[in-house]
Amino acid sequence: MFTKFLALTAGVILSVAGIASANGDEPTKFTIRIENITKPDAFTASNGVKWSLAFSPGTAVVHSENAPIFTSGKKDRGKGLEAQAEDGDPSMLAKSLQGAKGIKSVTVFNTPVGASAPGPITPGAAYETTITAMPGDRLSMTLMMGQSNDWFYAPDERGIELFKNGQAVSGDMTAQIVMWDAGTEVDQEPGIGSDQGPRQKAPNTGKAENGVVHKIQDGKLYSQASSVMRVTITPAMPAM
Ligand SMILES: [Ca+2]
Ligand SMILES: [Ca+2]
Repeated sequence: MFTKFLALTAGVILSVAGIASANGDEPTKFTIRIENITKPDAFTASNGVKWSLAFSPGTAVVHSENAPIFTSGKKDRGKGLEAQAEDGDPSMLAKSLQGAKGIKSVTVFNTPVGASAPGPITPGAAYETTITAMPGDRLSMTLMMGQSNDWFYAPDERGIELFKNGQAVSGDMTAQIVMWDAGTEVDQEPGIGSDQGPRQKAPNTGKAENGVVHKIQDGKLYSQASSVMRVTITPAMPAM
């Protein structure tokens, strides 16, 4: 009886240890892919000018804190989100997040797949980056809506859950991405505004908005991330 009990206990412990390790006791590596699924000249401005939508370089942030980058309904924190949203430059944001409370890692993605130099992803192009995370970690990411004054795509401020019940998530996460207005620059019509990324004379040019970070829900195609991009998360298979 005693021997049988011991054997049973050992068996249970072994199997629990096995599950824990397969579920991410070890850090899990994820590949994040962001594709621009729009077509060239897909949009037409009110003056008849056709324009293409591109997305800027951005950041991928692994964190355990909620809202590491912004809070919906609050003013921009002045830590670099403005340059990300207005000029497509994630470097200041990445620098300020590095080592901040609850931040596990900060990655900048700036070079399209197959390109040799940093630049935006134009229609059909993609960024790919890898991150490492443990159960409980979440992913926030930012990239600029390239034809805007201060609009950016990002998940809800809490970020994307990278694990569910200890299991790494996998697949298309675009439904969790939202288009936000950083509240830092007054909006002009997308695609033709003189102070927007592709046309402004210098970075940080445009009328200050003094507003708050808020979602844009105007029913436009580019405001719905799933209409213009695809974000896929693929965990590496655990080593057997
Ligand atoms: Ca704005
Ligand atoms: Ca501007």
